[in-house]
Amino acid sequence: MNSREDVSPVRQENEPLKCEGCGVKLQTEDPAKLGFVPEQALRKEPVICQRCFRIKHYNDLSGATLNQDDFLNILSGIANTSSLVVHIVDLFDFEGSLIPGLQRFIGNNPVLLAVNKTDLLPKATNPNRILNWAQRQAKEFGLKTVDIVLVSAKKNTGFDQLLERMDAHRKGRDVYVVGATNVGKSTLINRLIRDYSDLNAELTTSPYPGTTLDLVRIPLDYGKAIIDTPGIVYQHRVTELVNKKELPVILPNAALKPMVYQLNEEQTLFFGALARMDFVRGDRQSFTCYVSDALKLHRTKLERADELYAEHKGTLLQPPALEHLEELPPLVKHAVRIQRGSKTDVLISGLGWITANGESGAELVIWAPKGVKVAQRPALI
Ligand SMILES: Nc1nc2c(ncn2[C@@H]2O[C@H](COP(=O)(O)OP(=O)(O)OP(=O)(O)O)[C@@H](O)[C@H]2O)c(=O)[nH]1
Ligand SMILES: [Mg+2]
Repeated sequence: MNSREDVSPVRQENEPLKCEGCGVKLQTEDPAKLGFVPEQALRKEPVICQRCFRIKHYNDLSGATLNQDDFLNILSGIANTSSLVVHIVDLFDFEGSLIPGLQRFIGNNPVLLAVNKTDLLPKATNPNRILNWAQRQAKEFGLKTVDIVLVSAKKNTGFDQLLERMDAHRKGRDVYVVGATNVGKSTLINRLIRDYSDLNAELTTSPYPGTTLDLVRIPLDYGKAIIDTPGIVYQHRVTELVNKKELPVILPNAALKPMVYQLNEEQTLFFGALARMDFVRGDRQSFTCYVSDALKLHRTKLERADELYAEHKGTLLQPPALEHLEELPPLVKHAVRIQRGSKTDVLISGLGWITANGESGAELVIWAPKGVKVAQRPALI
């Protein structure tokens, strides 16, 4: 990535002063509103808002975030530009983090799909298989892409390829990095800044969705830039519905360890009190769960399941903890039929997925918080 050191990473002439961490317009009047910065902090370099300061130094995401319409308005501006769009998806929640109808926002600009967080895959996973799978799934979803790359912004893999493809496809234009909240847009750009440029800039990142608040321009060459954008909030992801305090348990932070359960029909698996899988009918078979290590699974008989949930939600069965139980929408049922002969994942958006190996068919009922996306797909692994 070529860069020009003489340009301030964010500030453009005649533009209001913006936070260099999250892009929000700065103000010194109201500490309760977004973009607040104490007067004396304006003289510091880089200038960041109080919210970014807190995230950075205390890992504390306080204050309001934007609403969905604001995010969509910001994104829609891309349609009027001539640029390359890098759409980042989170491999842990592939279908949940793809942007349906992306073309509506970005016009005819080409899309490079970057599948991030590949470090979460179990160690022995074959990258070619994942790439082919991602290509098929993106196509299935109706997403037109000029290229797909697998990356890990955390572990710094796939970046040589990403940069090479980005350079080839951007043809001297701006690059907009878009995606759902929390997929790693800002972390990925930070990696590019740190390892592939001599700029002194750092975007704010955090484990909480909704960190970046407005466009942030990072200069490339000849006045062109790579632009970080706020993530789109999708309420169909468990991670957007739970209290932020529960996120460390739900979000995996190391390679997934598949957990295999041999189940008989009429057995139930609880995922904390966030979701539940009833194996209603089928031969004894194995189900492999890909969820965060920290999330406790609990097996019981189907006939006992309602009672167990009623008695132990928020205690034995958690997250959510008792004090956050009320914030979560009620669990609702999704009937799922696994066909014999097709190894299938059942995705619970934001929480992970369960693989049924398809040696024999199965009838399942998945319970998930109302609004959460539950989807079937060909097995990823
Ligand atoms: N395991 C893993 N975690 C990652 C990776 N990239 C980012 N993360 C984590 O994902 C979380 C969100 O990262 P951000 O860079 O703030 O995500 P974002 O897409 O900019 O989020 P918003 O600004 O809220 O839209 C952070 O906790 C990151 O550490 C990755 O490659 N692997
Ligand atoms: Mg961000």
